[in-house]
Amino acid sequence: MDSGVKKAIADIQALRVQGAGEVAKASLKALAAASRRSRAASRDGFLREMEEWAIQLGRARPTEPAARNMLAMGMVRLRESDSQDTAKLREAGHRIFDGLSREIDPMRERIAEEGYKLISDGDVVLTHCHSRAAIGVLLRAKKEGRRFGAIVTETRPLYQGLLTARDLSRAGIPVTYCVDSASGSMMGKATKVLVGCDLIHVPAGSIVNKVGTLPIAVLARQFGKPFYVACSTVKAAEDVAIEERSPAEVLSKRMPGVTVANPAFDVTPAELVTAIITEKGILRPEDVGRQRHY
Ligand code: RUB
Repeated sequence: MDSGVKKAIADIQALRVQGAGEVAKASLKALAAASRRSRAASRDGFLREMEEWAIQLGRARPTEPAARNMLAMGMVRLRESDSQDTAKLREAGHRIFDGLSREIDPMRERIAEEGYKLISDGDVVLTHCHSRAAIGVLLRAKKEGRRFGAIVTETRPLYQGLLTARDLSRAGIPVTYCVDSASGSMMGKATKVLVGCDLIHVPAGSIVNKVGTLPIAVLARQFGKPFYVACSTVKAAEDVAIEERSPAEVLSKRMPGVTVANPAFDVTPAELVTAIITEKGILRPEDVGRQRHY
């Protein structure tokens, strides 16, 4: 396998690259670079190699359709180029996958543009894990002069909440940081919930995000608080596979007779989602499937 593809997969699996958008970006950039390095001697050989690497990158984390959808879109575009010249194909591959990787930041900016209007003075926004799409909405709201605070859950077992607390507090947003199990105690103080998402299950529109999102959505409904999701339509998928991660992330030492469950994500049904903030506007969960183009 190409060394850059191998490294990208290792970084994604170890969460050195974290969050759906960044996983997609790293996968696309790795394939763009690998395209230039390919030594395949024929068009067919080159396409086979690229297809195989795209599949491996797409499988690095099973709950990340943004990476898979965009890699598949890139392969469709690459096959449309009818050149037999491998040097030209290598450059086409680089251009296509690098170009796709550059679509992610503008999508996030569009989500921020759509979403910041939902944040009002006096809001206290509860968020979970580390989503650049959700953080983008909050940073934009802050830039537009909204005065609000955030409640950030630590996000066991890997503490991605620390990254969120850092990003928000650096921007001058007051942050209250709490353990995941304090969500129930804190929900009364929140005015709304805003989280990111790894996968929108179409057509129904349930959302898959970091484990712990579902109980927060249930609490939001119980307390009558809106539950918003910031998420690009490239995360739409027909199938859901929940990644099960190593028990060592939860318990450093094995305990005889104890089995550790460590699902990385959970599924929040569409009826608990107030709206999904996408690059194509603020949508009802069941409308996302119609808006996808990847
Ligand atoms: C990250 C996570 C994020 C989504 C969305 O989980 O659940 O909420 O990936 O992120 P992990 P983004 O840390 O296991 O990758 O908005 O940045 O795409």
